[in-house]
Amino acid sequence: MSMAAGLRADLAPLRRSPGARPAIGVVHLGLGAFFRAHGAIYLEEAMQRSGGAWGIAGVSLLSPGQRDALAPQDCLYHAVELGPEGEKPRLVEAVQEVLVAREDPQAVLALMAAPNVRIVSLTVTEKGYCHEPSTGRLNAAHPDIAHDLAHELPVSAPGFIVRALQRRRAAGLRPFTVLTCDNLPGNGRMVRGVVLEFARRVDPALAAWIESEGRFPSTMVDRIVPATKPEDIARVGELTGFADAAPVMHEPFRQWVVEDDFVDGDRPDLGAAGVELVSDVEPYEHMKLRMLNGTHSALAYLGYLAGHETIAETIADPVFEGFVRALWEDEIIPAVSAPPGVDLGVYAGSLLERYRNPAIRHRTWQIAMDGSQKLPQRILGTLSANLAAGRRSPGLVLAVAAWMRYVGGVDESGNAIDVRDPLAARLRALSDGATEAAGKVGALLGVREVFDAQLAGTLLPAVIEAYGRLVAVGARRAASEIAQ
Ligand code: CS2
Repeated sequence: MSMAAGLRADLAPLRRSPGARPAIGVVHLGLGAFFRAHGAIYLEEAMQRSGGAWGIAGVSLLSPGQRDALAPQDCLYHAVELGPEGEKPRLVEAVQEVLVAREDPQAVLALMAAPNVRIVSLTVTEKGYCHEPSTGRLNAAHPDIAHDLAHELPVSAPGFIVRALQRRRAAGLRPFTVLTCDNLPGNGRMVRGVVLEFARRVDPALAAWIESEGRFPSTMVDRIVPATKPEDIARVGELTGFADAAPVMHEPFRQWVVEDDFVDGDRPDLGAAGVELVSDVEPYEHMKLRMLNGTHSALAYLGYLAGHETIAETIADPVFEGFVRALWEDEIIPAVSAPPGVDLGVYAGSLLERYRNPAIRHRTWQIAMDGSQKLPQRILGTLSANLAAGRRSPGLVLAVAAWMRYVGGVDESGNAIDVRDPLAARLRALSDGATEAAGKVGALLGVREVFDAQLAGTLLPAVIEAYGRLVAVGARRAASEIAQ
């Protein structure tokens, strides 16, 4: 994101307010647009309302882009709310420094092992946990994990967490709380399992210490934050008069539900900032993953195939609005138990409003990324629940078929699709290895990281049929056959 070069010369440099330099209390792994528009703002508000030293040190695991854009502007940036009343920029001052792990893993470990750091939060995306998506367990064959088990200086998120906890234990410090903010079911439990499995291979006594003293609260995070585009950077300059090479654009809605389970109860006053602190996040996570992320992915694959660039554009087409309504009503809501006090019909209505927001240019291509890591918790869990209850799921089956068509790498006009997925090459080869729908679908259902054997067997005939419809009549017509 080194777009600073494009900034107009007459814009003023960003300046930190006096006193907005709290000590670092949080190290965030995977500093990207989402956390900067969500967790960072909540932490800033918690400090503004109740104090505390919870400044954030951001870490990029791989690329220097965020650091290169943020460091020259003292890690300050605008978060711009895009709502019905127009654009509302605010300056976010919670981030104090940004490190790039690949450049200096030693510095990242030293920071994570510092006594004042009490939380390590993460948005490393689904694939960043190096787990098996279908089982949630550590993938010990993952090249980054193999590397990290053999070397003191890690490259993976689990590697950094375990090595930093090892240093803390050796120094007689308390562990930090691991606060995962990725869209995964039971995300705290999953990361705990991955960390413990890794730690056992390093030192069983360390694993036992983490098991008894460590805390891994699960969370549900929600705010739609599309990737920042070059035109957003120019717009923020016009809007604010400041030179900001790293703004983030987000919708007005936000929600953060967190299990109140921190090491020694030591945490920012999240409640003061509107975070819901609960004893069990699972019903919230389930609802959000199945109702929001599930339909997001379904709309992304079908919308992309139908030639739509964004979610707002896709949902403005009455066919896709009808399709997503049918998905919620007939296939997803029956498979979700509502969290206390939530009406799922009302929740679906509010999601539709959020998708319609024309100011949010959230690309179908962006959401389509990493489907192999997203499908199980977004779509396949709902499908399995429906199968067990004897309910039909034609819309979810069509979404699976659309993912298969998408990873085949050619759109409905014969153009190449730039498929981004850790399994992209394998998925493409499986698709190319067969000429007919039945062969392609059969081969892709054989990818065990995504589909378990039993589900794959049951789904086969329906997915072949749906794939055939996509080829014969296209995504839009196929969706219209399911739409209300
Ligand atoms: C989206 C999510 O990119 C995606 O896969 O479905 O990032 C979605 O926008 C957020 O989870 C909303 O909270």
